[in-house]
Amino acid sequence: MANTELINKVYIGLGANLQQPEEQLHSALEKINLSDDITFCQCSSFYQSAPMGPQDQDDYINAVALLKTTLTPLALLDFLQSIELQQGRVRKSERWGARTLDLDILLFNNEKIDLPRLIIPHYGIKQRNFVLVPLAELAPDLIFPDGTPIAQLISTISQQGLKKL
Ligand code: PH2
Ligand code: MG
Ligand code: MG
Repeated sequence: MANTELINKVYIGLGANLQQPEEQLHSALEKINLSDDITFCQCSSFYQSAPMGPQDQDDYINAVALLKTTLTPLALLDFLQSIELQQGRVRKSERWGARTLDLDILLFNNEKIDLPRLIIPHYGIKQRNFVLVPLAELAPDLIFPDGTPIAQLISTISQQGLKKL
């Protein structure tokens, strides 16, 4: 059965600042593309971005990708976390510390999800230029589940520390 109504439209954020971060993002996108349950649609430009959080870490490479998937939000989270682990992610107690790969589900259809393991929209989505700018590149007309147009946020957010590569 061609079950097109099961196709979920998802935006994910990618970030890395250790061990050749651009390569980390490319490898992650390749793994995502190989999944039978996910169709990779589009990726934004890569951006170099100044670290949010502790300043004694390297700049990040950030991007946003659009996927379509038959997976549920938690199954997608499991899959993305397995890629983080494969690529050497070590979970540390330090908040916002350096990492080889971070894959965050930003938006899942137009849904609001509030589970212990997963909050969607991602909590930082509206404040972080390294998320908003690449997201707006893919979806300039996007409206968040709370009704806020992305264009409104883009017009006011500082783009300091963010460089399109
Ligand atoms: N991710 C963090 C902490 N700080 N800074 C930038 N520029 N980009 C990130 O993706 C990022 C960060 C933890 O998720
Ligand atoms: Mg993150
Ligand atoms: Mg994360």
